[in-house]
Amino acid sequence: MKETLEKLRAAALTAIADAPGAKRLEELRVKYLGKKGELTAILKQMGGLSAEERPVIGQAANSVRESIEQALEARGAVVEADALERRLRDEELDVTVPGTEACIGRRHPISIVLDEAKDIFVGMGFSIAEGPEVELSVYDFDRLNIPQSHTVREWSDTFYVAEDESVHLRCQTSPVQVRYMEAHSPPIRIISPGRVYRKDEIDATHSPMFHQIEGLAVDRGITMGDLKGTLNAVLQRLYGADTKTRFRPHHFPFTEPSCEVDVQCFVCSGAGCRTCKGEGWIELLGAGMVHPKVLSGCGIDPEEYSGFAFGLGLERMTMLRFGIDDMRLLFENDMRFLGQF
Ligand code: 2NL
Repeated sequence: MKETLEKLRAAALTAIADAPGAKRLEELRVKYLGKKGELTAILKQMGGLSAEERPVIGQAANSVRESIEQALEARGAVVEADALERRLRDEELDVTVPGTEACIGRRHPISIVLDEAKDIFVGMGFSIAEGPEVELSVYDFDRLNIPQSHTVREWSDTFYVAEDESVHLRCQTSPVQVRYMEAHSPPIRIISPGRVYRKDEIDATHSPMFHQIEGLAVDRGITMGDLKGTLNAVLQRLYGADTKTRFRPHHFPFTEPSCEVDVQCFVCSGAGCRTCKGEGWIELLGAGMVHPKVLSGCGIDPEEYSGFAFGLGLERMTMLRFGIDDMRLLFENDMRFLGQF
């Protein structure tokens, strides 16, 4: 019987040393020490032993139980530590790994310049007015004193929608201001930004759709001095406090007198360079005093009120602002280009 106990001890210790994990250890505990286990089975046979043998075998059995218990405990600690280490390795979180960049897009350069211009005008007391892009020719041509013979009325220049020439895609945002004057009485201070359409071939400086900002101020006693002061202040905000401007006489059917406004080249300060094509000056916008016929056509008495108006191309402003040399870049939606702003 002593021999059987020693065999049991040896077998149990080997099995425990080889156990790969906690589950196997629990199986072995049941197998050797459980109620129906092998050690219990041996102890049950002790009844048949002599009085001399019994304490000896009893002591041996206790020793086997203790060594199995110790082995289980020691191996249990090892497999638990192994399992913990494996978990720490497998579930490692490297907080230094760079995150996945969220692609949120950005503002189009035209929107950047438009927002800047809106801020400046709103800061000077102008409101923003908008209107339809499909416009009545009455508002876009007739009310603006544009003669029947003007080239802009030809089918080769304008996108007509109606066969009888009564409706077309607006050529300028002036009709927004015409509508505004019809609906409001002075004082009026508005800008009208938006898309306009002309049948131009696409090249580096032309597009059949482009953006305009027009402005209008009507009140008692408005003069050319107000026009100059307002535009000078705006252009100095856009191009720097020491920006010089030049007002050249011009002709528009809707203003009298009319002028074109240049800024001294902000790249070469007037010396002449690529940006100003050697001129020293850059043409930026057209302007003038609202023609009396336009005022009266919109229900405003030109004897009582006067006003100034101006119009500028947003694409051109944007190109000058960022040094873009081809307008097509603004419409092609190439992310390599747009990603730079
Ligand atoms: C240009 C510059 C301009 C206006 C637009 C305007 C609007 C009304 C009355 C009078 Cl409602 N004028 N707008 C004035 C001067 C110039 O645009 O180069 N246009 C062809």
